[in-house]
Amino acid sequence: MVDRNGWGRDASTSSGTTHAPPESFVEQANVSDPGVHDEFETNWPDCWERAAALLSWDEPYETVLADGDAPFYRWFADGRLNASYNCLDRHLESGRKNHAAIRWEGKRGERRTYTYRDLYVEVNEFAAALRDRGVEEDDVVTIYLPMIPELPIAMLACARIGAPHSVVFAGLSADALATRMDAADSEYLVTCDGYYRRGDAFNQKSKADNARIALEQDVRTVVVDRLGDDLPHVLGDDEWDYHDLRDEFAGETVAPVSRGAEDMLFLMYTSGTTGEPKGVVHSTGGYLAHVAWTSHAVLDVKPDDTYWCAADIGWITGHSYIVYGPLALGTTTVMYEGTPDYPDRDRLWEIVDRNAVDVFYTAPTAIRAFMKWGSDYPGDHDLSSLRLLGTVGEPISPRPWNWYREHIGGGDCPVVDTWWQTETGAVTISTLPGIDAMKPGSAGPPLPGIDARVVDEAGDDVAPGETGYLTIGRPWPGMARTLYDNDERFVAEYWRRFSEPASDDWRYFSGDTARVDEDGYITVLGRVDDVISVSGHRLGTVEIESAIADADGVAEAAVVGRSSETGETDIYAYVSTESGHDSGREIRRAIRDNVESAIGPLARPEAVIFTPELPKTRSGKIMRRLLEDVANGEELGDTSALRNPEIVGEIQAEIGDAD
Ligand code: 6R9
Repeated sequence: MVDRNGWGRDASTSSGTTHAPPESFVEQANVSDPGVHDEFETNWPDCWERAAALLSWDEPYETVLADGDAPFYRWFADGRLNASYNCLDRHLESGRKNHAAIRWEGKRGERRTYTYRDLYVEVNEFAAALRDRGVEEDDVVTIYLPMIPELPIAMLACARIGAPHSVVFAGLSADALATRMDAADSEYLVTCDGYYRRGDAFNQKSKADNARIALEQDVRTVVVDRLGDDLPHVLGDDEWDYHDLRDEFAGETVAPVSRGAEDMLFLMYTSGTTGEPKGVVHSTGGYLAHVAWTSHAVLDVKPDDTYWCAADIGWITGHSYIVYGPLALGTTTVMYEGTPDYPDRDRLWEIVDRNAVDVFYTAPTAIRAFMKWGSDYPGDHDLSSLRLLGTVGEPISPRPWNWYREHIGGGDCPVVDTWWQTETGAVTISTLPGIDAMKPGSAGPPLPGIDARVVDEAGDDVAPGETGYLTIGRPWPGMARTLYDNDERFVAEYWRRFSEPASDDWRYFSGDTARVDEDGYITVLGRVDDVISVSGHRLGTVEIESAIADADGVAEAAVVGRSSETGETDIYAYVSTESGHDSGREIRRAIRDNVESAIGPLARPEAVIFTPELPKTRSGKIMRRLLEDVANGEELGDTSALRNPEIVGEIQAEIGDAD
């Protein structure tokens, strides 16, 4: 073991380098008693009271977990609470009314700070307006807004009156909006005239109008005027201007509606591998307890921190870790509109520097982009305020993990690699930064109380080092309660494969493959579909990609299978390089050699195709299926789900030149 700079101990083991949490971090961590793992184990499910205790309850619960109707579990079911009360009122009552709740950084350099009191006032006024315009408890309100403060305000206003919200990512199409509103029978919509995209005004309302035309139900709509004179718009019947409503209800307050812990807080649509999007239902009590607890224990958020999760609220990460988790804890949450490279590639570091951000949470796709752009961009800013870094959304291989720790975290910030899903509601696998050693490339052990297991086809635990299916054997508070209006699909998608209802043995299936090491650390490899079969051997795309990404100069890689004329499958690798590294012969050789030595000659890519970017979904996940179609020369399906559709043509052109 080497003791580096007195910061703690780093060690090299057979499974790579591990980093002990730095002493200085442990000393101040919210959770630093290693006994927490055992405590949750021996005291399960009552251990989860520790999470519930972070909330204020109108009526205390008596039963922690009711499992009589598995897999429809109920947490804290006889308790009552209101999420907006927990995120606002109670912080006013505890003397924090002038503390900043949201610091917003707009795309055009605008800045707005909302204190808890400001946020309380605006949420109340909007809640009064929604109620006046007809929204009742349990009505689903759809919110179709970009990253402007009115988005969390509308969510909290809904929560205040007990109306579940369904946020639809602003970049999705009119069709996608209509499908989601139709599926949720939603008759209320909050949207805006438009927003800026790289400096251009972009019309959002026309998409909302098209969705309304496609819907059978009448839709009452509130429109936030984001663009003013840059994009004039007219309001029709049943449409109201957000700011006019605020004037009309100025100064009004609405008593928070006391909700049962199991009442729906929100719905979040996520795409399945097949068919209609799934409306994942989240509860009020269990969800809020789990996001508050993980914000506290995993992200180490403290009330006086400036905390920044640079995701979009249109996805689960933003719901849990921009809005509900940090606001429940009364901290300052930063919210930014735009992209990390506009107006320049140091946008994020400029924001960290100026706001003295303590905790920063982002996705591997962003980290790989930062790495590609080079260390000068963060290097020009003072990032010394950072205490903890987090990542979520995809597997992260050791090189970008180390780069993140080194160039953003200054070498002394713990990095938490958090595995979770829309369906898990909150983090379920991660190191606890004040306790557990970190292993780059591995998310870590299951959180205390989470029974994550990697199993084989028969549902038996696999041996360390073997690949299997990632499952969770016991319920947890933040878990999805069902799919909206579709209990059957909920059971079929997540429970059927590994459960044995006859013996009341229920096991949740995540849809991911993973590996576990001798210390119980889980490395998530990717979705079950992300497998290529070469000569009868099943190779995980993520392992090959990680070997490629280890080559000097590689920023990001995706591999797919291509059926050759002889019926064999060849591996095609799509690669983007770091700035300053060209796509020459040398790097091709390094890539192939790396794969060969990490996995074997079988996995050696037949073709290496260089591209400035990989095609990504709007939530930042690599679209391998599309790359597979490109490699196989197949007709490409709908590319509207892509963030960067223009890249596909470039890749197609490049394929001709590949060796
Ligand atoms: C929070 C979120 C869920 C899927 C999940 C997995 C992948 C998320 C990960 C990770 C490896 C991590 N994923 N975190 N893979 N390591 N730390 O992203 O939710 O959009 O529903 O995606 O993302 O494949 O199953 P969601």
